[in-house]
Amino acid sequence: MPAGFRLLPGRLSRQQQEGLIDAVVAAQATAPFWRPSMPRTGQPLSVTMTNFGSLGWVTDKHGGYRYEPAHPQTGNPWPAMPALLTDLWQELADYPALPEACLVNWYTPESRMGLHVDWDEAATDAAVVSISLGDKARFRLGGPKRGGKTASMVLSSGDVVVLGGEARHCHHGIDRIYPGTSTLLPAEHFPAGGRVNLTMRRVNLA
Ligand SMILES: O=C(O)CCC(=O)C(=O)O
Ligand SMILES: [Mn+2]
Repeated sequence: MPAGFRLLPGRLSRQQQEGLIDAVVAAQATAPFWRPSMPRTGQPLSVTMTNFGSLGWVTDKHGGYRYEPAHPQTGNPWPAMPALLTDLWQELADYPALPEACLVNWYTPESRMGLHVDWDEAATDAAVVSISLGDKARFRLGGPKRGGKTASMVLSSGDVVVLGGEARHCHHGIDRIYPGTSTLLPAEHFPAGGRVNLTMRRVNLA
């Protein structure tokens, strides 16, 4: 494993996980999940997204990958980050400023995320802190170069991953979701079930 990679299995209690899902559901009123598209091709991603924080990560055909202060469809500011998230950041990120952004990814059973490096942030000196909620998923971690050796691991609801140091520059992605492996996501709000991932990032240099 690259230096700066940490997996904290079961870091969040069931109650904490439920609190975060409640916050994601509440966010739907002003910042509903939407399906972003890839730069240039306009091909839709297989995950739908929303954000918490003063900045949110977005992508579309014409503007590409970037951070924006408002939801691309409603124009509303993103809802505030729940305190549990900023507390967790302060505990784990070892960085002198709070994250501006928490990307929320909803993976349905057929969703995946290809290997990529998070590099739309100026503050790559800050770790990325990522929370898994709902169904298990196979997470893949490679090196800084595309096409290198990779390793995979299963992430479960309540697990927290920290990509700091060298790992901050490493490729990672989600190969697949294991449907029906968690009871966390309420069917009324997540009819297709699946997995929700929360990824906190510092965008601007502190
Ligand atoms: O879903 C995950 O665990 C990883 C998400 C991710 O890498 C991202 O949103 O950039
Ligand atoms: Mn990523």
